[in-house]
Amino acid sequence: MTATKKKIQFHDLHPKLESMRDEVFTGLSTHPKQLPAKYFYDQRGSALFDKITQLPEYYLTRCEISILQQYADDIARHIAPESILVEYGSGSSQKIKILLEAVQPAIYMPLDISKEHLLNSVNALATHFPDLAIHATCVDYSKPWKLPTLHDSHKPSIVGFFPGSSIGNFEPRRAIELLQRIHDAQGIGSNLLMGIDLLKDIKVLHAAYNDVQKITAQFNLNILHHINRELHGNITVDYFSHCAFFNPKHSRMEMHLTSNLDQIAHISGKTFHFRMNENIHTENSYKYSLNSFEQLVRIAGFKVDAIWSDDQQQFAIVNLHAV
Ligand code: AVJ
Repeated sequence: MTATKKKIQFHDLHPKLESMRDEVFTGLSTHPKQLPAKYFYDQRGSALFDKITQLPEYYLTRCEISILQQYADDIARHIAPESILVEYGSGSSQKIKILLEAVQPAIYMPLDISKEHLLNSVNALATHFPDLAIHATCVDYSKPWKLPTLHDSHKPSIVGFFPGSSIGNFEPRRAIELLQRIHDAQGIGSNLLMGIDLLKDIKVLHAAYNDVQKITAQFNLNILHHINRELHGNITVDYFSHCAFFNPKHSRMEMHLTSNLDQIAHISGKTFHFRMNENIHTENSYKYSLNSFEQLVRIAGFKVDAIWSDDQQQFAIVNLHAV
């Protein structure tokens, strides 16, 4: 027990509460109103997202996992042994387990904005991989950040793992900025394995974000619970409804919360008005073609080295090389 615990180191570059308050204030003061999607993920939000990944309509996770399983050995051949494996968002332990087994890195460094979620997942993982050195890092990687310095004699190669199509949450300009930041933090010669959701039949996309069990609706609404708890808010969550649709102009799924009536709410002592049918834009989820994705990463200094996809080309895992 204690032997496993020693293998875990925790780095807290802690995402600041003021920054959440500022971002929420700014978002709810712009027209149309918006909130950053990263605030879905408190402990309950992460649990709801885990449930989403099990839904029959939500093909993304299943598809990505089956690509990983099918091509793990081939993926590993594109990656140097004894590397540092950095995971952006310690989402699903299922995915990282497949990769850890195939790649066998010297160090696994998950980065996540949610401290509880991060600690829970690394503790569970450490029992599966008792010999793996884990450096769990709590950070908001959508802000400028540096990889924590490891006191290591040799300079191992760095492999980023950015699964789940989470890059899809960022507008192209922001996605490029984030990729440039990853490029800077990891350095030239490093690799970045990314999962991306591909453009497909709109009916399939629509169903994935409007599941019949309404788990996605709960997930979307949870951003309001998170704000209430973290920022002393009194938003009546029941007075908002989930809304998700495909926006063809931007090639993205959008999620919104629609106010069911005219209402006001207080957050950290500030008053906000919501008109009946007014939307809060909570998430974009960009759907790329392999071509448009290649163009995007090129701007940030990455070259596409290899692509793995499923038979139906629903999802892809791409190995990028920092040049
Ligand atoms: C984790 C950002 C990839 O965009 O599909 C799931 C989050 N939103 N259902 C996505 C999400 C609604 C998910 N990502």
